[in-house]
Amino acid sequence: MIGVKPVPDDALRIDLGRLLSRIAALGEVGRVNGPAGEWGNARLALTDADRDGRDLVTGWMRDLGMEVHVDRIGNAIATWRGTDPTLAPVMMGSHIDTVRTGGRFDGNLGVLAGLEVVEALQVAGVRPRRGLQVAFFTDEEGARFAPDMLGSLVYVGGLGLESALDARDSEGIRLGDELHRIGYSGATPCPAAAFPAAFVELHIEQGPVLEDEGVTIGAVTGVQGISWTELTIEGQSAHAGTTPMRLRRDPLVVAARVMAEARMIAHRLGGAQVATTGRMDVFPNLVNVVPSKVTFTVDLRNTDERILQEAEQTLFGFAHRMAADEGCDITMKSLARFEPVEFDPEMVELVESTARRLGHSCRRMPSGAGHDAQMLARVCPTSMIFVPSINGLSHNLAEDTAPTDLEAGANVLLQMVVQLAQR
Ligand code: HGY
Ligand code: MN
Ligand code: MN
Repeated sequence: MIGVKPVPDDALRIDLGRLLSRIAALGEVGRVNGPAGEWGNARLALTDADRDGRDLVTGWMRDLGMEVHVDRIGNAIATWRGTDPTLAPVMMGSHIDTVRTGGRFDGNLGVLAGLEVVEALQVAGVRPRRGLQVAFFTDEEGARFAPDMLGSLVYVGGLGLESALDARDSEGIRLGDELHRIGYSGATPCPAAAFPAAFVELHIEQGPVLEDEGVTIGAVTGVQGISWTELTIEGQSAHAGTTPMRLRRDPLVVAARVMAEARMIAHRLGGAQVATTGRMDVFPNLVNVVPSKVTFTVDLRNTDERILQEAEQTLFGFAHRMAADEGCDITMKSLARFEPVEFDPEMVELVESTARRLGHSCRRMPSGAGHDAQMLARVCPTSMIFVPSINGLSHNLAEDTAPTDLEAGANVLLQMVVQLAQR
């Protein structure tokens, strides 16, 4: 029986060995080995590998005596009750689905550090007033089913459950059917009937800033705007040898010009503007055939909504002109569109003050990547803790973070949620 000790107890610390062993164990699920000894994960949302990762993590949640509820979109939320059941819990969490060339830390750290915080408190015999929750949200990456942060968006009521269940991957497979197939079509309603008192997400930075500056903790001020668009260009397939250039209607030339222009727009706008084409399908994709159809994605992001809209309008206008010049048809489909999000200033301040109280260097910064926290910020005070990414790499098998930085981030998480759970 866990006793009740006065909190916050500044001496409380996580057990790095326990955290590292869970990270390593989850890292073996959907493991992918790189050519130079690096290794990461491929656990695309709702695949068998995602199911296996979910089974492992929910097993750990239950081993800690937490009540696990899976909701209708497959979000898993574990609760460790506090001493005062009338108070809303404090939630920690992130995601455990990965991109195809994912690392062992993206998302996973925030979930496993949450479990470590609960276990450290249990071992110390400390039970806060508010309960603690640890959640992983479905399909944060959006790499298989768009949009990204799909599960947390449904959880907060930003996307209807039915339209989320009807999302389809590039092979036409329906999200709801996959959720059922892997056994994670839960019974708990979403959007959630009640929201946590606060949400804190520990995450790797996934970029170079903290490492470049030699800073250990990022107090994340918000998340930049995200615009994902799928463009489909249709022309006419023809023989590569017999068709004069003047008679061609080549969609791949249009796509190539649009991708190059996206890069130029990012350079012209400068600042935080980024532009990426990550996925492209060419049909029939043969060496001696002028393609008939090309589908590709453009990911535009900026911390400033007005500039992001300018980038969209400039690029999409250019795409229409290039298609018309080449006699091709063009259609566009928005896959995801989120405006920039600012986190609760008091929560950002708490990240910073907690980091400094524990003796860690800290700097405020926006997030270039999307996170579930940007959805939870719609319903409760929210912030994020960043720790450095070695060589600024993520969405890459070589993604890595120094154990001392993992420990620092998890201890900031521990001390933050203990304070929040005593309010
Ligand atoms: O795309 C993103 O920023 C996130 O990794 N889903
Ligand atoms: Mn992530
Ligand atoms: Mn990611």
